[in-house]
Amino acid sequence: MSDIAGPAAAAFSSLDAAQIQFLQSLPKAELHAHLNGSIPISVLQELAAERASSSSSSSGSSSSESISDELVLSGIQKLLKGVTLDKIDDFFTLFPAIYALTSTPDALRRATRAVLRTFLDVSDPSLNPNPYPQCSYLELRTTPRQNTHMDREIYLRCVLEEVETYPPSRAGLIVSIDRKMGEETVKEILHLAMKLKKEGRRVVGLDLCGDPTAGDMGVLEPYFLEAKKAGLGVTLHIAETTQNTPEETLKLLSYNPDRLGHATFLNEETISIVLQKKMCIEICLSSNLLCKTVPTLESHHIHQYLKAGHPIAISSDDILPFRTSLLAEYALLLAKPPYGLGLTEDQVRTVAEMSLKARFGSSE
Ligand code: 6MZ
Repeated sequence: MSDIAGPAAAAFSSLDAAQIQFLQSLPKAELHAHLNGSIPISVLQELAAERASSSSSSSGSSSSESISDELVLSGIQKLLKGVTLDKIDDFFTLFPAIYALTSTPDALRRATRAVLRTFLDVSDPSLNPNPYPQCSYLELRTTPRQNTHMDREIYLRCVLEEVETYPPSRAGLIVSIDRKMGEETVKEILHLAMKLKKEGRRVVGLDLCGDPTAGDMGVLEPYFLEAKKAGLGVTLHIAETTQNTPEETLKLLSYNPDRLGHATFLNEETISIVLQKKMCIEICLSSNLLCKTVPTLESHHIHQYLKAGHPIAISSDDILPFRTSLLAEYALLLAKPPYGLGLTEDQVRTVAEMSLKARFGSSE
């Protein structure tokens, strides 16, 4: 667990061996993990080194996502040192460097493979004698991009090829739509997701993500309704910042999503809709603390859902910049205050069961 830092690492370090064993052996689902935010730093370093050597031996690629080698290297250095965010907006500036490194089908496949391994495989037994993966089931999400090396369909097929090396009981793919995208792109992505699902590919849901202050949420309704009709699960990043208005939150709730990402700033009216419709909340504790949308664990909105026995799914969001792991996020539940919420093992087990129940994918 040496690559974790911050609040999750502190919670993890406060646990004894029996508590760690309990958390490791607990069946649990990771339902909110963004592919490009979850790539091991060692893989990005490899990709950066290859990119540097190929751009010095040739004139370099002309990808629409290409940025200078200096910017890529400084992005990697930032991630290596550990990023400190003053506000959530700073978070989104980390991605151009990562995207420059995952802009070819080969690099994307390698990155996806590494992310799947991180969550689903048992790490090298000589390094970790405990035979448990981070999670029993992973619903990985990603936003299909197009550039000079691939179109969005190729992007999704590359990711799916890797996801499908695991059985359906272990992994599924959620296709993300970025709030900044225009309607034409949203339509294209929705139709790709539906087409791939129809072909029997492992697409289980549709997500809305990206900079929470961007975009017009008034125009997306028909697309998410169509996704639901096609049998895709729908999850929406919602009310992630104070800038997200109650009107916008109500609009997004009218799409009738199955699950919600973050849902940090709900008012009485929207909370009551969420409770009544039993929409599962994907809770990302470290992400919220580090993006400073929630000041402390004690004030985190998870408490209201725990009190109500409302479905939640503890998730990691972006383990690369947040330097966490799913296990460490569960440590935040079990650790005694001030390191964690101090839940009992039975309460933590109930929470883990909720994550498995909220899967879009099948449990065959
Ligand atoms: C909103 C987020 C996010 O899709 O390229 N993303 N969107 N809120 C968050 N919480 C902090 N964390 C990640 O993965 C990276 C993309 O996921 C979205 C952003 O759009 C980011 O560019 P993919 O695989």
